[in-house]
Amino acid sequence: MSASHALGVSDRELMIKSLEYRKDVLRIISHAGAGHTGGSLSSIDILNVLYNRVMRISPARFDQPDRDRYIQSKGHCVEALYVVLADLGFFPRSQLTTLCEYGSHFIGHPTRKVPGVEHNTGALGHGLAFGVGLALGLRHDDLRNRVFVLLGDGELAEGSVWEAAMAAAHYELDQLVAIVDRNRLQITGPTKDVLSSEPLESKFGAFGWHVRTVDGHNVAALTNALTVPPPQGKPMVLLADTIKGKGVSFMEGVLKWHHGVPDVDEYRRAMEELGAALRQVGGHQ
Ligand SMILES: Cc1ncc(C[n+]2csc(CCOP(=O)(O)OP(=O)(O)O)c2C)c(N)n1
Ligand SMILES: [Mg+2]
Repeated sequence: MSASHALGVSDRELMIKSLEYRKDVLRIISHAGAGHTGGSLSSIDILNVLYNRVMRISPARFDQPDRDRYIQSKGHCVEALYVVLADLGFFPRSQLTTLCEYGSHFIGHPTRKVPGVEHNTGALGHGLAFGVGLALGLRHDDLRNRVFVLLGDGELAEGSVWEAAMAAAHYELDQLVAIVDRNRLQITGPTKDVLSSEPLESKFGAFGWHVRTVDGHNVAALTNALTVPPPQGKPMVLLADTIKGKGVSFMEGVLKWHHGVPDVDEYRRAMEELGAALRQVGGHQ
């Protein structure tokens, strides 16, 4: 992948955005005193590439039937979604710090009361089935738009995910893309210990899906995997290998940051690290 991209934003610009998004995620979680830090940081590069490069979606077109759809089935990591939607102009950035405030629509899980949110989620295991319905509806209306559903690897313990997976293959929904944020941790421990769903490559393959595995923090690889169409008639799953807490050394792969909130000193150290990373890629801080 070259430094610049046909869709107008370069890999470097995306990398800078990811670091700024990470800072925003930490800023709003620290301000609120609550949030899902680890899984927001593991999924932010995926959201970045989807919203800034892959999906046909914008505040101006959000009411158009021929927009692409994004469903965040791992709804607990809503902070990642909020910061990206704010950056795209769905609402003023100043609203981000109302997260979890009494009366604010910016609650701890996605709600359609927030501009740009397609579907309410939070109870794990529902997003893929909803995506199947959306993809069927689009096809019924002769629309070729794509539906992207982000799932957690722990979420795959929900049986409803696999019912939806069967239906997607049965109905040959090649407009549907599932993305698994495979950070290998869930809420109470490593996913393989709590309830393993591996090996995911062969499992999704056996369910009739086209499977791609990708480094979920590499914006060029993510772009490629999300833009090259799957074989006709096959739903596609992207197994995105990620690190929970990615970008902050003391959060990476550490269980307590699933919904850990940094204290004052941790916040300062995290922001310093991200600031140093920003300077390295040549962004502001
Ligand atoms: C149906 C349901 N059961 C339990 C929970 C509680 N819960 C919230 S987050 C989580 C773990 C999710 O892990 P994973 O899908 O791997 O997400 P990530 O690692 O990206 O945070 C659980 C069990 C829930 N939100 N919904
Ligand atoms: Mg996980």
